[in-house]
Amino acid sequence: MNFKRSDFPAGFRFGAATSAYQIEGHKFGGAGATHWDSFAATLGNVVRQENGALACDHYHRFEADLDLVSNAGMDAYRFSTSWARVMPEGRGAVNQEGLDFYDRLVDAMLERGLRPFQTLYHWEMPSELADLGGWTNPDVAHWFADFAEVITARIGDRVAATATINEPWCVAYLSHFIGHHAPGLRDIRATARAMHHVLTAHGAAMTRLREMGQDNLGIVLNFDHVRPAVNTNAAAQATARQDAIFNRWFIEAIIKGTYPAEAMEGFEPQMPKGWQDDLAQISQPMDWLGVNYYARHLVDDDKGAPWPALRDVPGDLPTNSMGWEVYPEGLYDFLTCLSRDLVGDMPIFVTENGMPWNDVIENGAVHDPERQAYINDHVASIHRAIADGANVQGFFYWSLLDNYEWAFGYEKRFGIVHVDFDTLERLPKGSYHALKAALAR
Ligand code: IFM
Repeated sequence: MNFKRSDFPAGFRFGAATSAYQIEGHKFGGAGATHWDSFAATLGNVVRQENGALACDHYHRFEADLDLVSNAGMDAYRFSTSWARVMPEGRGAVNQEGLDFYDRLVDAMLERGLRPFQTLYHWEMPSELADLGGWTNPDVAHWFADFAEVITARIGDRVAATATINEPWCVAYLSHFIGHHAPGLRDIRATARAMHHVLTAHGAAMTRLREMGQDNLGIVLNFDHVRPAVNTNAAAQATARQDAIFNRWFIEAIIKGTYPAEAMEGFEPQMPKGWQDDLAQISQPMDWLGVNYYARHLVDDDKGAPWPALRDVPGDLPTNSMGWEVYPEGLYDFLTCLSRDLVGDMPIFVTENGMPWNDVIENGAVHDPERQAYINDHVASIHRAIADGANVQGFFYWSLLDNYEWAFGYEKRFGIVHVDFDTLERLPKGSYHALKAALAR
């Protein structure tokens, strides 16, 4: 790596991120069914119909996994707490085994000197609530606040920071408009409702946790560098629509209490009655913002298609194994623009950034120079953004382990630690060793 820990301000946190359904092994410990279980069981939704039943068996191996984090010299670990593990039907009965698991997990982080960065919801909606419409049902806000209260009552005294929801765009748009994630809908009315309710749930959880005296509360949003594929007005307008739906909708609602006009063009007729009344709670102050950033996308107008009439066009930059264009400058742009235009001095953490690659084990090792270059270049963007005034306080690599990459099953490897999905054996990759060396310097 070209950087070292001492290049960063004292107190800057380096860490790795994971999420519950992607690593724990959902079949263990009395967890309830989730919409990902049934989505994955339906032909055509997930590569090889794979699910998170076993995943990386982190449920039983978390001590060794946390050793990997602390042995790399990291300061923090970002994890999520599964709603269905804590409340198997989403409401009512609490699964003590689930609470005990997160209790042990947080203690194990603290024993290793790792700061626990918790995310309350990273995509596994309990099936009983999905049956009631999940994110399209306005009641999801208080269901979610109740779950937030239960898990916080147990581990809130020991977590360093709590994010309400991971990547609301994926929760709402990717899952209800594009249909690529559970529950696999393709319906604009469901989408508009989910786009709003994911934020009412964020607001309700914030209020509930504040009432409990909890601090360090935030949300994790994903941002994607978008640019017109061709030099036409139509492509420029399409890019503005994409930017509004993907990059601006959530952060502007939270910081300014407004939704962008370019997105409301399509969503307004489908919004739930009285949506305006929710904006005050949605835009209550936060303590920090999580930024997930991976790639650049080129956009064109999908002529004649219904709103939003967007078409992804392949670009000419190097791509990763997801086919995403690698563009580290985009991270610098978001960090500096978010600070300048929206969040000011509020601490920003880069809560996800990582590189999927077709890693292979050769002579007992994984050489991944492409991933090392990716980390180097994105960390350099963060360094530059801090020098230019952005209050960025941490970087979490996605992900600690190769894991369940949702609709791609176990096919895409993002980890700095290789996982053999037959034996579940862990093997730190070259990037793990390089990061460890950089953090030791
Ligand atoms: O694996 C996902 C994660 O769950 C959320 N952010 C993006 C990652 C890579 O696709």
